Amino acid sequence: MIEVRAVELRLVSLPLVRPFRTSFGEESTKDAILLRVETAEGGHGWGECVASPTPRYSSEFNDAAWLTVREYLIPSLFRAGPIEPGGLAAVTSWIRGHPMAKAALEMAVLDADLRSEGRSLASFLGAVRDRVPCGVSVGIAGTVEALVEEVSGYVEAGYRRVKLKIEPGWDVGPVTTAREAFPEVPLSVDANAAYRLSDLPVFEALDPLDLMMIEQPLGHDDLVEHAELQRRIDTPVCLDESIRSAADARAALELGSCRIINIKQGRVGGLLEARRVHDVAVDRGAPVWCGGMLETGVGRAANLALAALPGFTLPGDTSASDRYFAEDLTEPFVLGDDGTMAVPQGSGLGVEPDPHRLAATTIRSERLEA
Ligand code: NPQ
Ligand code: MG
Repeated sequence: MIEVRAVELRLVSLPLVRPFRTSFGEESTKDAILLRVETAEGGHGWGECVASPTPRYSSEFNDAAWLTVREYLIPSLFRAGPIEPGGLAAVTSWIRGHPMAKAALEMAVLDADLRSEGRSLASFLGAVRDRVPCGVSVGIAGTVEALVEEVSGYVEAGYRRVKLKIEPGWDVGPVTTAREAFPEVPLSVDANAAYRLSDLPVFEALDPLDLMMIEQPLGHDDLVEHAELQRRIDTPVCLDESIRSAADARAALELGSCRIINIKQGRVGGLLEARRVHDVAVDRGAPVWCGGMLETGVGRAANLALAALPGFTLPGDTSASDRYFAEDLTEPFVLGDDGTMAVPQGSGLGVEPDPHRLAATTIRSERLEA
C-alpha cells in the first residue's frame, strides 16, 4: 500500500546531441515532465511523462499533461488515500484519455512502492533477463551520405538493429542505399503514420529490402487499412501509434493489421497496461519490442525493466544515453560491446536523477500537497 501526500511536478529541457527529425517534425531539445511523489511514510518515487511540447506524435502535449496531473490526477490520488499501485487505474479511470499523464503518475507510484519494498521494477514486472539487446532510431537526414555516416557510427557502437525514419520523399532511395551499405545489419523503417494506402507502390518497393518490419506506415487510428496493407506485402507491419491498449492489441492481431507490436508504456497509459499488451501479443505468438520517446534516464530505466519481459524478443529503441544526450539526468546508460544494456537491479526504477543536473535543466516546477 502507498499513500501519496505530496507531488512535485517539474519540466526539464535537455539539449539533444543532434536534432531528431521524423515525418511529423524536428526537435533539438527533449522537454519532459518529471513527477516526484512523496509518501506518508517518508518515501518517494519518480515518474517521467513521455509527452512532447506539441501534439504531433499523439494528442497529448506537455502543457496539457501538466494540467491533467495537477487538476485531475493528483486530486484523485490524494482523495483515494492508501492504495495499491495496481489500484491507481481505477482511481483515475473517470478521467478520459491522457494515457501519458496517467503513465507518468503510475511510474512514480510504482517506484515509490517498490523502493519501500526493496524490490526492482524489473522483478515486479516479471523480467527474465538482466541485459536487453538494443536498437537505435535514426532521424530523417539532410542527405543520403549523412544518413550512411550516422548509421555507420551506430553499427560500430554495436547496436543490434537500426531503424530509419521515413516520410514521403525520403523512403525507397535512402533505405535502398542503407541496405546496400549495410547488407548484414537488421534494418527497419518507421513512417509515424505519414502514408496512405494509395502509397502501396512505396511499400512494394521496400518489400524486397529484407526489412525486419515497417512501423506505423498508415493512419494513427486505422486498423483496417493496415490489415489491407499487411495482406499485400511480405514484410511484417509493426504498429506503434495505433496500439493504445491491450484491447487495441487484440483487435490489431485478430484483424491482421500487424505482426509485431512496439510497446511504449506512456502511449498505453502505464507500465501495467504495457504488460497486458505484452501478454496479449505473447498469447497470439506476436513478437514485441520496447519503443522509445527520447526518455531521460528515469524513463529509460522503466523501458529497460519492461524490455526484460519474456515476449520482448526483438531489439527495442532502448538506446544508450549518449545517443540523445551529452549529459543525462541520471548516471548514463551505456551500451555493452555486445549491443546490450543492463537492466537496473536496484529498488524501484533503480536510478535517481542527479540534483545538480535537475537544477541545471529545470524550466518550471510546482509542488502540490494533500
Ligand atoms: C517512434 N521514437 O517510435 C518515436 C517517436 C518520437 C525513438 O523513434 C521528442 C520526443 C521527439 C519524443 C520524436 C523514436 C520525438 C519523440 C519521435 C518520439 O515513433
Ligand atoms: Mg514509432
